[in-house]
Amino acid sequence: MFKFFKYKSAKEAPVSNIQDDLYTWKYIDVSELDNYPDAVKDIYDKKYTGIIIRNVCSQEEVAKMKTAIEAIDPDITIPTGVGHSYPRHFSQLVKPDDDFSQERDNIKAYFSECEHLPETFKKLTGMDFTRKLQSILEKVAGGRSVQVPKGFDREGRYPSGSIRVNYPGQGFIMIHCGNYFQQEFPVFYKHLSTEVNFKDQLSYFLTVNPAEIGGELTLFDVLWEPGQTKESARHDNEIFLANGKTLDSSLTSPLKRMKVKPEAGDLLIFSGGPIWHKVELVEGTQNRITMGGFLAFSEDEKTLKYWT
Ligand SMILES: O=C(O)CCC(=O)C(=O)O
Ligand SMILES: [Fe+2]
Repeated sequence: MFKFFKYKSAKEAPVSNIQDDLYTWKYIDVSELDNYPDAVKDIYDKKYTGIIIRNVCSQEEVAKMKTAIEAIDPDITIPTGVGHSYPRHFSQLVKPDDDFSQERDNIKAYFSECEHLPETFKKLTGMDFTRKLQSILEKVAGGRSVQVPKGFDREGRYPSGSIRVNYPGQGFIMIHCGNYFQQEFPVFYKHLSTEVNFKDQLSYFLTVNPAEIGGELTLFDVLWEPGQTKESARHDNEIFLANGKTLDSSLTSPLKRMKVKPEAGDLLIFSGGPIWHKVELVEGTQNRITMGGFLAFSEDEKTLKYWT
């Protein structure tokens, strides 16, 4: 209880839990990409935690995308409770404990719809996002081919990424890490294992519109270990550790963390599989809008794949 009286608002959280050198970020301009031809592998090799590539989209491009995304018919978007997204993510398609054999046709229909996602993104955002992303990834993939994984029975595709809108005053993304999601959604990851070696997968996202205040990506000083979990995928503020203890990750806990806040037009790639992270509450008047997904190499490391 004492904690709640000690800090009256988020802004009064102890600064002592922020550690600006906890992880290493590279900030580069898109014009410098030739100097980072194997950035994806560099991140896997822990040469740095993540890279923020500035000006992947121009200010005009992201302004146009923001207007288009905010005009998307709400009937086609998926409510997340604190915002909305598009298209459905597989975690919104089947519950972890659904009888998967009953859902197989549904899932196949989903993969086949996703085959058209590049054109749909173009229509919905006014930008050929898949092509843009593909061209950037090709520059940092160390000469590997860059692809979107195929669906069940090699039919259709995974979505290459998703549009994520988080509303001011409500939007945030609860604490998680990619390796935890793999544990929570075994059906999809079992299939994805035929396409990629997803352990320690990376995350990527383009910032279309940052939060006016808040909405930072926070990386905690906690790395994934098998046996870690949460009360449920939707819970925030604590991690259940493998030794049975509970780790408080709330705003006022002393757990060390580092925040980054990319700007409109920046593409961020980071080690989101092993590092527990979250997106802070979006404050101010603007929606926080990002488009993103995950990255991993094929088992033979000859191909880089991206999906969500
Ligand atoms: O801001 C986003 O779109 C997602 C942040 C995140 O959790 C991730 O990139 O893994
Ligand atoms: Fe994430």
